[in-house]
Order: sequence, then C-alpha cells, then structure tokens
Amino acid sequence: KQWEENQREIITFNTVEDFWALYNHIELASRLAAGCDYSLFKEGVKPMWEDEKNRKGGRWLINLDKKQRGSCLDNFWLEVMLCLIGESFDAESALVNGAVVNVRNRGDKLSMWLCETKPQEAVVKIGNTLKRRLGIDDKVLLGFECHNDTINKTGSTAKSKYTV
Ligand code: MGP
Repeated sequence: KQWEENQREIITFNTVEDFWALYNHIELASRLAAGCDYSLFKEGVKPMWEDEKNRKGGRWLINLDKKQRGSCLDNFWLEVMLCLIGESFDAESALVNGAVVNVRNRGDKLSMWLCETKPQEAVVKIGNTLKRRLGIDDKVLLGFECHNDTINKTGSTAKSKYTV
C-alpha cells in the first residue's frame, strides 16, 4: 500500500481526561509490531510532510538504540505527548505541530514536528526543552532535520540544520 493509505485516524480529543482515557486504552508503543507508528498532531494537521502546515517545517529527532525499547521508549513517548498537550514550549508552542514515534527493529525513533525551520532561536529552544524534559544526557546530541532534507536524503540519515 501507499504510505499515506496506512495512516489511520484514531481519535480527536480536547481534554486531558480524554487523553488519559485514550492512553489507558491503547497499546504501549513498545508493544507495537516493528514498522508501526503512532502520531499525535494538532487537529487539522495530517502527520505527513505534504500537509500545508508541515511542508516548510522539520523535526527534532531522537534516535534510540535497540536496548532502549525496554528502558526508554514508552516513558519518552509519554513525556513527548505530555509536552504537546501541556503546551510546554511557552511562546514557541505555536511552532509545534505534533510528534511521531516509529517502532523499528534497527532502532526506534521519536520526533517532534515543527511548522517552520526558523527562527533558529525558537527552534533550538524547543529542542533544548525537549531534551531537558526527557532527561537526555548533555553528551547525546539531538539533530533537527528540515522535512525537505528528509524527503531528499540518499543515505539513512538526513543532514541536521541544528543540534542541541
Ligand atoms: P519513515 O516511516 O518515516 O522511517 O519513512 P523509516 O521506516 O525508519 O525509514 P527511513 O527512510 O527513515 O530509514 C519510511 C518511508 O515512508 C519514507 O521513505 C517514505 O517513503 C514514507 N513516508 C514517511 N513519511 C513520514 C512520509 C510522509 O510524510 N509522506 C509521504 N508521502 N511518505 C512518507
């Protein structure tokens, strides 16, 4: 199937209570089959590069190693979702469109999707907040990729526009 056909809308929620009702009802990311994703986006934004709100944007990417599925994946994904629904990025929250978790055998990935790749100061502030909220060690670098670079990448990784 085409990638887009495999994206299924599950639910729209407006309250924290409804978020927890959903969260308590669905599988943890770590229990999904390899190849599956969860996406959580603001209402009206499709979790794809082509969406008008994503087209000029990019993502902060967190690459996990295989061992971290058991130790970090579910906690990190919950914290990423709580950052989104709690609008934890202050004035920069308007830049944030959503987040994705990719469950992959070669290493799971989490990403926070932004509607713009500029201004640098705001994008970097979001990256730093994300890193701090997840308790990621300073020595571990997170990269921000423009979707255009991800779309056109030739190898397994796209170049990073910023790192924190
Ligand atoms: P992926 O699922 O984001 O990552 O993209 P994965 O599986 O780790 O693969 P890798 O390429 O990052 O190593 C896998 C493939 O899904 C992409 O190469 C695209 O073919 C397709 N795809 C992913 N996304 C996020 C999109 C999207 O937004 N739009 C379209 N059209 N295809 C996408």
